[in-house]
Amino acid sequence: MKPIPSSEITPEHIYRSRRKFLKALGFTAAGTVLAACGIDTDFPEANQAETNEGDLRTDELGRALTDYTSVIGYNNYYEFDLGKTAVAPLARDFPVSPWTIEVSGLVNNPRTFAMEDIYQLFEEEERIYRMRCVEGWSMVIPWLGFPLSKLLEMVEPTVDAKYVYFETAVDEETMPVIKRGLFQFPYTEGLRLDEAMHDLTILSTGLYGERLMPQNGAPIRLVVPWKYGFKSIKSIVKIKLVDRQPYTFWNNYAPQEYGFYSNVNPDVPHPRWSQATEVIIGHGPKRVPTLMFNGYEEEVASMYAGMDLTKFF
Ligand SMILES: Nc1nc2c(c(=O)[nH]1)N[C@H]1C(S)=C(S)[C@@H](COP(=O)(O)O)O[C@H]1N2
Ligand SMILES: [Mo]
Repeated sequence: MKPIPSSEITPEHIYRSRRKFLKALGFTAAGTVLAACGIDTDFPEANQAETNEGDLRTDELGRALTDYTSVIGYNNYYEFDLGKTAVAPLARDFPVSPWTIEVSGLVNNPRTFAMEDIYQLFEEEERIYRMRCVEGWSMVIPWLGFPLSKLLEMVEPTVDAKYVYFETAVDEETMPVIKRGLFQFPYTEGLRLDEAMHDLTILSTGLYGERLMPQNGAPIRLVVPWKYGFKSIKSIVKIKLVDRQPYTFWNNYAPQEYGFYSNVNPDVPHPRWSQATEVIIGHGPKRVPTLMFNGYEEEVASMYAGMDLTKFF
């Protein structure tokens, strides 16, 4: 089945009629199996008038927060479901306590942190970030968390450490997609060490002043706001310092479509759709221009000096 290009994100009523049309042709939701490309606007809050439920804060560009209902109801979490709205109900029983994160590899002080240690050791702060999904939509989310650098400093990377590898939990009991064998789980991600040490890179333990819900990656997930959303790996159980660029889930699945770096870049289209614009969930159906490095260019561009930003990487 030919995937629906993101340029066709449409207002709800048109979307519904298209869905009816596709159904009539015998296409089903299974078409979305083609990975991180199906844009599911079939969510009541998505693409509707601005509604941030009375919280009038904005990000530094003046963008209103995406409403809480959308943030916890419209999710990408392939271990649970390939659509957006089924994730939250399916993830309800995902066991998030007790929880430990093993930090190992090229470090002087390898350590396994219990979540209780994490809450004690690292002061949580709020960060309002834009999150841009590679599929062509974004949200504005008030995260709670702390810089990943604080945790890395504690374990002391050795001089040989060049990259950081992350791994999501695998729980066959509650994650229905694991057993289907469509993908190679665990979900994994990676950053270059300087990216991991950057102050914008956080480990998040909450949002909107509450602890994370399972669908958002409870109890702890990465948030890297200048990269496409899939880099922000959820429900982390392992962090490993390594000397080579690590294996990562989407890059391994489709290397021509999802680069290791995957910095948000409006000038480099995905092979199957443009990245020039996006829909901000909760801000109405109008597409807005996507910003270089998702609007964090000033803070992060120097890390990529010498790399050709017109190329896919
Ligand atoms: N383990 C895991 N982490 C993941 C994903 C996933 O499928 N599995 N999806 C990614 C994608 S594509 C996006 S856009 C964000 C979505 O985060 P949110 O649901 O909290 O908005 O999580 C990322 N982290
Ligand atoms: Mo995404």
